[in-house]
Amino acid sequence: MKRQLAVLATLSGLLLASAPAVATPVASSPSGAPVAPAHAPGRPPLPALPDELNGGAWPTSHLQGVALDREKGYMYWSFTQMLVKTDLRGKVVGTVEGLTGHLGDLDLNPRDGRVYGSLEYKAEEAFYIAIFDGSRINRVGMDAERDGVMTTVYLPEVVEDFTADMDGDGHFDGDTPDTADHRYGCSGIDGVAFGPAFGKRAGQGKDTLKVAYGIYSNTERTDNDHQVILEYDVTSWRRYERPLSQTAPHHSGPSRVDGKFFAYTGNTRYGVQNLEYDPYTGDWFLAVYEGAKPGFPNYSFFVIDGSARPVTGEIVGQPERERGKLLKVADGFDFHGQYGLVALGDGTYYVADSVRVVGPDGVARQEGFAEKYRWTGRPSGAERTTPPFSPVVDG
Ligand SMILES: [Ca+2]
Ligand SMILES: [Ca+2]
Ligand SMILES: [Ca+2]
Repeated sequence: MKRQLAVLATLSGLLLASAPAVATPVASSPSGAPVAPAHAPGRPPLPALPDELNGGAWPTSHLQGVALDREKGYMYWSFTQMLVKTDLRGKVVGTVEGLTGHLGDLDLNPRDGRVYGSLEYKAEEAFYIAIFDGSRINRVGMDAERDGVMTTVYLPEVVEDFTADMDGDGHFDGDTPDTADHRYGCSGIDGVAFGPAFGKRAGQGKDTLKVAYGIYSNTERTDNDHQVILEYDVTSWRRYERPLSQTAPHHSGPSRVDGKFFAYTGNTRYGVQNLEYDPYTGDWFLAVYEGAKPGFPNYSFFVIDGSARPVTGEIVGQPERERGKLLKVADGFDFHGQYGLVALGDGTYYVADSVRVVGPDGVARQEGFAEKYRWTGRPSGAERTTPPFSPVVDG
């Protein structure tokens, strides 16, 4: 219901897209970090970002995430079985197809200009980060396995938690939420984002890749109330990268994580759908499908305090007492962003949605689009559940 309302609001925003947008000048960010400049001295100005951007309609599952290459002027759209590259007017530049698993959330790695996404093969018990070389994506219908545009890095840590026989009956129950198996309720991975180490600001040290678990919805167990976020330094990942053969999934990847973190949000349906670091507030955004467990607020959007250092403490609810690095959940409210979320660095954001459309050919497709929002400040008191974002083009 909430999602339908959000889609309606988005659609009315589209109808009004010709209305002039009023740009609010931003002097400083709440985090105190410098606001991302529109263009740096001596460099060509970055292309202007439209208030609304369309990713096209495709015969796939719904949109899972978006990644913006602002310097080169491209948007990348994950449509579960397909990656789509458009320019900033929504013109399709190319597609990468033939994925038989689940391509989830995306992010651009500013250090190498490539697009990183979560890629799951649950039946094969194989979880990867897929790395797309966007500069090579130049036509519609490129093949993920054969056309040299995608490499993959295997994540053994995820496999271990996903396949954990938690009730010790000697049997792993597989891809189902109705089981005691899967450590922390891990259903795989979805949200991905680059950003500073937790507790650090943008520019303080090296950015790392954060990978969030999917978490099955299950209200019967107590060990699935955390979001789990893995951290990887990807600067030496070239040695692991392999093209993917989906019929013979490889196991080349880092045996260790560089960090593993827990955020106590309460159980959600499939964990963090979209993860994003916001340089403007200095916080991390988690867009989720709201949970159903009694005793939790079951918000659809959580904010992690990016300036708070992780604290070692008990990961509550585990079958055996366990300690881990806990993140500070600073806020929660109802918002969208589960289909795509990009922080633009100046207190504006692209929030994406996906709708089912049926064309004149009778074929059902998923249409993806992103709409610009502005940070309005974190609400307090009784208004706490009001999302701190408002559409730039008023719907
Ligand atoms: Ca079992
Ligand atoms: Ca997703
Ligand atoms: Ca992301």
